[in-house]
Amino acid sequence: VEFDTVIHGGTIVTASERYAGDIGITDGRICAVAERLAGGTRRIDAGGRLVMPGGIEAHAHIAQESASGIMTADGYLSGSISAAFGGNSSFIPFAAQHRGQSIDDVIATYDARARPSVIDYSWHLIVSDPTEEVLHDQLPRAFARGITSLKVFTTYDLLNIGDAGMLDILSVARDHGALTMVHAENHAMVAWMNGELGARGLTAPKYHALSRPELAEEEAINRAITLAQLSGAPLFVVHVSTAGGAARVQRARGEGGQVFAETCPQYLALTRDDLDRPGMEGAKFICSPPLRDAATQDALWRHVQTGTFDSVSSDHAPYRFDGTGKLMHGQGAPYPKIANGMPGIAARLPWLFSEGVVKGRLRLEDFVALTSTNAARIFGAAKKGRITPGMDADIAIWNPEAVRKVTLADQHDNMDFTPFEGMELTGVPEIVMTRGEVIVAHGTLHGKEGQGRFFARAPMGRTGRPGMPVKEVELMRAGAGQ
Ligand code: DUC
Ligand code: ZN
Ligand code: ZN
Ligand code: ZN
Repeated sequence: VEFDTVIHGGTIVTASERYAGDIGITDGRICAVAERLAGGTRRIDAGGRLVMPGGIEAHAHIAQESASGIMTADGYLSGSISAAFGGNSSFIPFAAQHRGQSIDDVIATYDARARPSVIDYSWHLIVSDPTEEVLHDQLPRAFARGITSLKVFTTYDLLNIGDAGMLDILSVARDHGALTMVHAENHAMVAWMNGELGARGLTAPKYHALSRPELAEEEAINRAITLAQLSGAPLFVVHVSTAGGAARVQRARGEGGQVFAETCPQYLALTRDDLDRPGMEGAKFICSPPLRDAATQDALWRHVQTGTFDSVSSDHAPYRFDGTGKLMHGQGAPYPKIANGMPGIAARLPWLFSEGVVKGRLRLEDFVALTSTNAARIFGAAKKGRITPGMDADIAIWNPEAVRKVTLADQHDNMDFTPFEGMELTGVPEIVMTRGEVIVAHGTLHGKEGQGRFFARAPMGRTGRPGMPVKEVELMRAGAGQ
């Protein structure tokens, strides 16, 4: 066989092993992995560096309006470029339904918005309005198109779907082998805290962190898991920021529940003290759930190390610090009027590599699992996240020793700040490929606008009852002779 490209002389790292080997690529696919491969129209010398599956960013907000209508600063061109500079070969941003909008319309909108992407993409839907048509007509049609995951919110006035809505969505998703993701914070608890803080005149950015207590997340994660159990559906808990929430996920898994979860670098890297900066600087660190404290960081790290978390995602939610984003409601806006979210799609992998692998908290194989392979498996990206023949040649070549200080310019996004500014990180993704095409090499963009393609995802096949049977439901099904 003649290969289009051979990557040679590197150490291949997968979610389960590492070994010296060459990779042969033809038509965008990996077609051979062997100790030595001759040939190749193009030969890329990995020179002893690490050759890993390119990152899959499974949590990013790109070209998405918040429920209150603020557009993210990154569209699919800058968002995908930033992702690629950060070591990602593909991403799965959200396609968000506004109330009253049809899912078909949502998909058409994001299909147009995503065209400029330089890396491959898919979407998780966000469902805010689970009407009969949405549940029984539009969602099944979206699943059939390979959009096999969706997210719901338990909070925010315009998004929160309530327990009944969640049960409806979980059941429909289960019936179609799709996966329900949840943003879990108790809406009433947050509203109550907002009222208490407001009555005391405490509206500076730092009070955002107090307004969304750890208890609110723990309660909502417990409820979401319990609802998933009743409906017999798998569940993915996004951006877990608390020890109690992670422990609840861990317990469900121990009981056989098909519960998956992620955390994000910001919950491991930053604390609520970062919100207590002079003037409005703290607004840069407003995200939901909010940053916590050092004790919670330690607990989250343990959960990353022991497998409670399947992935570490960025939750890239790029709202600029200027009047178009965070401070759209004025320079001194009270925290409830400041857009929630921070950028980080380019920083996710370098940060996790440096703080995780280089500092000895994670094995290289764990890094690959947490940044790529697990997301592919959980979200049904059958051709991505692994280095083995037949897979898309989505590959990142890392220099594990290069040291770099995080700067805004290096993020290559459309933001005016990075919360990771100035951190000194060891390990740099030097070459990033999507389907065999070099997108980024040594700090230079080679990818072309529109080169990325939509990838359909398989139903996850978790359609049976998970291992957490509910007595009454079993009796009901037996009674109905099912
Ligand atoms: N949830 C997210 O996932 N991202 C930004 C804000 C939010 O509430
Ligand atoms: Zn119905
Ligand atoms: Zn969220
Ligand atoms: Zn998010």
